[in-house]
Amino acid sequence: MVESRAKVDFMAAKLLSIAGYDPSGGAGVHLDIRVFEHLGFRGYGILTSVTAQNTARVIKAVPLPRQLVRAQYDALAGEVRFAGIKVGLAGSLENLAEAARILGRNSSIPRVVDPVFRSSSGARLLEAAAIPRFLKLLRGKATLITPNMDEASALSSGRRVRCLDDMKETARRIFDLSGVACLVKGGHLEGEKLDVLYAGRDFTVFRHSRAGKNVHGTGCFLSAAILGYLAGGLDLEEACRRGIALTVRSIRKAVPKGKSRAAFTFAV
Ligand code: PXL
Repeated sequence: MVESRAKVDFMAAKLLSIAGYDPSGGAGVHLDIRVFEHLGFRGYGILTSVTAQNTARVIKAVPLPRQLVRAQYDALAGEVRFAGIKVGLAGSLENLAEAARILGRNSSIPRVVDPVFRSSSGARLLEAAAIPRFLKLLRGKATLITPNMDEASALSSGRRVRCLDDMKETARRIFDLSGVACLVKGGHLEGEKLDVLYAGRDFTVFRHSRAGKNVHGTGCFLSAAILGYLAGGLDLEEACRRGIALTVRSIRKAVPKGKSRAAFTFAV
């Protein structure tokens, strides 16, 4: 199975991240590939956007042309069979549409979408016009979508998501609008840390203690880990449970990288 530290070899199943580039390595494609390889997969990455940033802030984010995103995919799809795909930062409406097209062509494998609208420092990372189109473009094309509370609010009613009941309501609304299971991450809740999963039946609430550290790229890490567990054959609930547990453990081990926030480390 996909327990950590498995050796990555030519037999390893292959996972693809379609996301942005963070030169500090703390988020985006760079981090996703490290998570995939930590779980014993071989990691591949298609860039949608290039950012200039350090651990303190994002200075610039420039989406790549849609044709370049498509060319990267076509080049890989000709010779690699993926066991799962993750979409993170899309950057532009055009690139979101391209990512949705790619997901639609891979309906038999697990697919996780982590909506990235803004950096933690508040910089806009996705073109505003893409947000109202987001769920329609992805309709039925993913296994799971993993918004934080702000993203969940922007994707659904626009009303602020503040408590567990709000998280449940917005997860259900996102599922109804997209046909995709939704894990709303309660990272910004006061007190206890909760994440809520809704896949069309009951709500599953994952409760855990706060890791108590400000680490760059936690959303990327979590969604990449959940994809790894899904590709390893776990069901959605168990993949989320294991993904959350690995993320919390890894946050505790994260170390300062630049002047500002900590970054994940994959050292033993
Ligand atoms: O953590 C969200 C995120 C995702 N992907 C890239 C980023 C960021 C935040 O800065 O730069 C490339």
